[in-house]
Amino acid sequence: GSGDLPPDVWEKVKNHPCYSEEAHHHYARMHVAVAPACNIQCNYCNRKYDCANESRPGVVSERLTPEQAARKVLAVASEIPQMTVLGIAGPGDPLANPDKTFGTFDRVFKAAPDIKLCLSTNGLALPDHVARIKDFKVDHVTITINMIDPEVGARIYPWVFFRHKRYTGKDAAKLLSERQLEGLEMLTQAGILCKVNSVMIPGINDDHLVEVNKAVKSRGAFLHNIMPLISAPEHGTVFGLSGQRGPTAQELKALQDKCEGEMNMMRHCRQCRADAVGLLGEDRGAEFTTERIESME
Ligand code: CLF
Ligand code: SF4
Repeated sequence: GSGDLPPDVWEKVKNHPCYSEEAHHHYARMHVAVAPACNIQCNYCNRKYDCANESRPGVVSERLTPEQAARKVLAVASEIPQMTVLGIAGPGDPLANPDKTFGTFDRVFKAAPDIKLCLSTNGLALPDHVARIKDFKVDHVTITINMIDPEVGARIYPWVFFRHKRYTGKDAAKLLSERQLEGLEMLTQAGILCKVNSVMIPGINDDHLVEVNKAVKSRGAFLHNIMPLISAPEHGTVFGLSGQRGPTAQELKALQDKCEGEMNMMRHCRQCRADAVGLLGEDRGAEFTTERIESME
């Protein structure tokens, strides 16, 4: 049901499978992997694979051009009527590839205006793109925020690249954090629903995420999705954090419970691929090969 949500918020939530636990049983999303570059380095990321902020580590998605992506979206929408949302979540950072991301949105927006557009970003470039995000009527943006304290951030991010300059250490983390929170405030003011993803890294940011939760709540975030670090050394996902483990299921739940009183916590995230297709937890991407999409036109 709509609970206590204001009607305009309920409109945006009721058929988005990630923003509503109920909706994820009935509505599907798809991702297109159009955004390969990234403007920061997370210690848990291996660039050979999809962005680990909104995706399953160790997975390589099929990269598409905006033209190919738009064609795929229309093909999928014609076969899967429950497909309400198109998300761009990688394989790098969507806003580090603005021409590809917005080029895809532009094509889909014109050809299929009913499909809701969704975006996930590390937030570094976010303040520069809020106007365009509004223009395309993107109602849902996810920002991955793992810290608000540069001391903590320096252990998670070896560098960020901003306006032709590389920043390292606490300077990098401070800049990233400022841009993330500024972007969140701008989106809230524009009436765009924000989900915050946080990767829980035991011993690094696990205790600190309660502070992050308060900070993002006070800036208007709608939903907080604390995801476990998936530590898989064979994928190189723990680059720079040697011997780092992920949290246990109990540790994750305890932290989610601690934050629950403060705001809505997402607990049905499936850490999708950057080219996932279908209901959360199912992947029908293999049904939509390039040859098949071309034959469908
Ligand atoms: Fe994709 Fe993310 Fe949009 Fe959903 S996924 S860009 S908000 S449409 Fe959803 Fe997948 Fe979890 Fe993401 S289950 S990884 S939260
Ligand atoms: Fe990797 Fe995503 Fe972090 Fe970029 S934002 S370094 S792609 S995990």
